[in-house]
This record gives sequence, C-alpha cells and structure tokens, in this order.
Amino acid sequence: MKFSAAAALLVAAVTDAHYTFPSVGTTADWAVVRQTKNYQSNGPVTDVQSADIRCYQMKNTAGIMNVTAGQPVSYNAKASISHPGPMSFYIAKVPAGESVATWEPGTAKVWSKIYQDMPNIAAGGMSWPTQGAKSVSVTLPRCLANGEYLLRAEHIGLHSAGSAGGAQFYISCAQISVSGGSGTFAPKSQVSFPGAYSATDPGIMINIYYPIPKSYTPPGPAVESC
Ligand SMILES: *[C@@H]1O[C@H](CO)[C@@H](O)[C@H](O)[C@H]1NC(C)=O
Ligand SMILES: [Cu+2]
Repeated sequence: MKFSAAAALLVAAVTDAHYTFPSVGTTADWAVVRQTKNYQSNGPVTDVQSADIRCYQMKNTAGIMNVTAGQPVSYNAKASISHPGPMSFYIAKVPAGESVATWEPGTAKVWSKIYQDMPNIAAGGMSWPTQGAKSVSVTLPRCLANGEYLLRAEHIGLHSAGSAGGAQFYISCAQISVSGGSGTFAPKSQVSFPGAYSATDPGIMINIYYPIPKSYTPPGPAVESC
C-alpha cells in the first residue's frame, strides 16, 4: 500500500513535468492551435520518424490568428517548459487554393526554420534560455509573403537524451494568417516532418550532463533570414 502510494506520487510528478503548447497570444487553448494528441497526458513524441513529429495533431481547429509580418508572436506553454533543451519555430506556407484550417502538409518539404535558440555552456553545465518559461516570443520575418501558414513550435527535452529515442519532442502547430509582409522571403532550405531529423543527430542524441558538451548543434536546417 505504501509502495503504490509512493509510485502513484512518482508518476504524478513525472506527468507534471511534461507540457504542451496550446495557444498563441491571448487565444484560448486549442482555438487556433491544432489540438495535440497529448492535450491531456502532456506526453512527448519520441520517434522522429513518426507522423506525430510534424504537428502531433489529433484534430484540426477552425480558428486562425491574424498576425503581422515583422511583429512578435508569443507561443504559450502549459504549464511551463520544465525540461532543458532547445526551442525552435518553423513555418509552412499553405498552397494557393487551400485553407490553413484544412491543409495537411504530409511529408512535403515545406517547413522553414525561423527561430532557434542556443544553450549557455559554462563550467556548471548547459542551460537553456526557455527553461521554466510559460511563453516564448518569435518574430515573424518581415519579408514573408502574405497568406496563411502553419507556425510549428518545437521544444526538445534533452534531460534523458543520451541514447536514441530518449529525447522528448513537445510540438504544436498554430494556424496563422500573415499580413504586412514584403513578400521576398526565399528560404534556402525547406524540410519535411518526418524527414528533417534522425534519432542520432548530434543535437538529439546527446548527454547534456556528463561530460559537459563543449558545443551544441541544433537539429534541422539553419534559420532563414530576410
Ligand atoms: C482576420 O482578418 C480577416 C481579414 O481582414 C478578418 O475577416 C477576420 O475577422 C480577422 N479575424 C480575427 C479573429 O480578427
Ligand atoms: Cu516531461
């Protein structure tokens, strides 16, 4: 009895450590973000080859958020980003004639990275700017073409990433409509999900604690700029 109570507490603690990205700006949870399969469990994706690595999506949502190119958008974490690891954002433009409310990118190479943070590496270890954050701000490139996009948030929990399959991916896709863009965005590298990552990429399979790494190479393409 004592053991099972302790075990239940441990499970609760582990579950609480996970998180989701259910909203953007002041929108309600899952109003403009496609509801993810972990909306109750908060659990991560661990297989980078699964379709869940794209948007971790359970269902589409009707809502679309209007945003302005060159302006910041805050992507909210629930409850908070409680694991150490990198944050990135990707965008995919909805093809002409399609609506972001129904478009499915599948495994097409349509994703461009627009944001990537980097760790601070010191004698005490690696630390990440988002750890504990409840919201992360991303500025949409001012050169984007106007139109509808999926804005994909990705945080990788690296606390147990020393072996393949140990990294934890927390993912969401928001439906946005961009205006005010200059339209010259010309990404050098577009990737697919799955496809962009391998389980053994040095930024995905890494022991961040010992020995303390001397550098960090994020997975995926370089950040695109205007
Ligand atoms: C977004 O912009 C469109 C076009 O201007 C407008 O029709 C729509 O009401 C806006 N949506 C919101 C939620 O403000
Ligand atoms: Cu967790």
